[in-house]
Amino acid sequence: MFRDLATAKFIAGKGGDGRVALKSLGGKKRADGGIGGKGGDIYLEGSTNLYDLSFIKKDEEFKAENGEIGGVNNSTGKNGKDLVVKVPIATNVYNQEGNLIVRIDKPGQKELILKGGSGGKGNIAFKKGGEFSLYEHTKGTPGEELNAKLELELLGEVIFIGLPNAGKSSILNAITNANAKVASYAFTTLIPQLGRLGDVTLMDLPGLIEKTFEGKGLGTKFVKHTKSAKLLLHFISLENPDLLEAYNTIRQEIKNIDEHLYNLPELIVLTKSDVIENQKQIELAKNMFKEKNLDAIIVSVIDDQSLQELKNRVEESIKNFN
Ligand SMILES: Nc1nc2c(ncn2[C@@H]2O[C@H](COP(=O)(O)OP(=O)(O)OP(=O)(O)O)[C@@H](O)[C@H]2O)c(=O)[nH]1
Ligand SMILES: [Mg+2]
Repeated sequence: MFRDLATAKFIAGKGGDGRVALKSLGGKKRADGGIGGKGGDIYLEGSTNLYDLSFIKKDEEFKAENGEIGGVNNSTGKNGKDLVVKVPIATNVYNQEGNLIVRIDKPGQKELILKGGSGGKGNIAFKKGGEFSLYEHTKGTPGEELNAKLELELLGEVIFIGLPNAGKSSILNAITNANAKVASYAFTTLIPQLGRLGDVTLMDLPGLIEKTFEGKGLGTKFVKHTKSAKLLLHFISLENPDLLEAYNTIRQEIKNIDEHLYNLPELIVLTKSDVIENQKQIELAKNMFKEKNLDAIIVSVIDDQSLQELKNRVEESIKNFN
């Protein structure tokens, strides 16, 4: 199940305690215990292999390793290992008060969020005093902690919508660096897929069907990721026996789902032109939308020229809105 919210506790490692150790030198006891190891830090790192936050169990604890106690012969305890937690791109991390701690929005972006504690002093650090100070030492300090709320905030400027199987993901893959799953059955895409076209982020959404608004199909929980959208690409397969009906079904759904999406500028993308043998039929389809003052372009994943035209149209539109 796609999850864009999670709560988790992060605990950096505790510093190791200082060691009390004694050695005999010339019949006299001497302090010999070293400093404790440093507790491990916690980092978050952006990963392109994660798409949502469902890998985090409810209130899961992520702990970095504690430092080890100081050693004999004035040796320092082993440092605790740092913990690197991978999160999907576009993860915001908030503290309990709701303040943003960090946003991870690039692959490989690694941010320190919590520092491990320091090691305590061993008794060798207290060698000045008399007999009693031989046993003096300090404890390691605790690591920093964070009760965090993580939220995936995908920011797509161009939103792909349409009935299942319209060819949305195929086009996303063809015009961007994305590698979205493509298949000949409905609801292949289960979670939003992102791709970059120059500076523009494209977001391919799971297919919409009639009554998605009422909970049919994959629902509407993705809508909150479309706040920064500037352009809607509405995909309709030319295989469809009634293109206008397909168009209106989706328009009605969008209207019910979200006013902002509904009012965005829209470019209709008529897909799979290669399966239509009769060129006239394609022209007719385009004109049918034109007569209704709707802007439609024709594409096929095997027609490079059509893909280039689509890219140009998207880039032009976005430039005009900026
Ligand atoms: N012939 C032809 N087939 C295409 C074209 N584009 C996509 N397809 C096929 O159409 C089917 C659906 O493609 P997808 O890209 O998965 O469609 P989608 O709109 O993302 O579907 P959902 O994720 O289920 O909403 C796949 O079998 C694709 O290979 C095209 O231009 N020509
Ligand atoms: Mg898809």
